[in-house]
Amino acid sequence: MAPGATSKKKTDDEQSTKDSLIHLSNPHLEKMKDDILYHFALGTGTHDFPALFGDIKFVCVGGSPSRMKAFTTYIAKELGLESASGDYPNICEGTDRYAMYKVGPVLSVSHGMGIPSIAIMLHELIKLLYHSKCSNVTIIRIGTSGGIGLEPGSVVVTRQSVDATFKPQFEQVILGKTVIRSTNLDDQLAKELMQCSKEINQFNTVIGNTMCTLDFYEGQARLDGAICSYAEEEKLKYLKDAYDAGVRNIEMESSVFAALCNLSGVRAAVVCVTLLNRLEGDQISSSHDVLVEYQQRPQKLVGHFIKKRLGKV
Ligand code: R2B
Ligand code: URA
Repeated sequence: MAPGATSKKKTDDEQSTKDSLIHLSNPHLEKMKDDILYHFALGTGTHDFPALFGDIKFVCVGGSPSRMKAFTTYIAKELGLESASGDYPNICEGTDRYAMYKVGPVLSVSHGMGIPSIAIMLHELIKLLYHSKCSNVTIIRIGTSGGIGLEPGSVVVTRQSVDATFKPQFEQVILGKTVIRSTNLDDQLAKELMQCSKEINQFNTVIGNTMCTLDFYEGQARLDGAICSYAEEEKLKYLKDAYDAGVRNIEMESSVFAALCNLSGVRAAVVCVTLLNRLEGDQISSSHDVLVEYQQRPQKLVGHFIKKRLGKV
């Protein structure tokens, strides 16, 4: 090969590694000697981030600490990376705000409920990946949701996260001014996940818009909260309007998740199981065992995706 060709290839590789690094849109961070990730109880002055986290390629986030631990146990088995003890330590054991587990290239982090909780976690997670010099990272939220017009237990891969007025945007008030951020997700990644679902062929999976709300009750047009000022017909009209706008499920974190991943140049996807069909009711009344099995569905789908990416299927 001509010398010029080799050096061109290297330049392309260097460029693509650079493109796939985490992008931090904060000039102030460069001036800080150490960075304390308070809600993770981790810091660059006390922990060797590149050694601890530098090999991460997949980050899975979900609301509940126990679900994220269960995902870690599952993916460890799937990848043949089980620990001798069968247990996985919580990397954030110095705090009870969030839980974090790592097995091989897969990091699993809980984020609690709602936009403020996941936003705080994501700021610290994105900095953690940056300080660790991670490249080519894919982040997937695996969660639960209420479905619209879908059989309970169906899984929705999000095309676009929309707000409660069906707009694909996230509004953040910064210095007293409203800033609107895009909630686009990675189309190619969503397609890959749909393909994975076809391959495992175990449950109904659709691609659709996900409505992200600020509340579980009035914010999601429920009739069973402590307060409700609308009639059942109004609720159903709103949910049908949402369906007509392409919404197939409702949850509470996807908009800020999409916005922050976009701004950081990280490929991201949202995969949520629907626990009920909101056109039929509001209460989540399936048995514990049924709900546990439903919650394993996004884990199975994303587990297959990770195995495929790693060439293990
Ligand atoms: C799904 O489930 C939670 C509410 O029950 C919330 O975190 C969400 O997005
Ligand atoms: N999570 C939600 O946010 N809404 C539901 O209806 C179910 C789970």
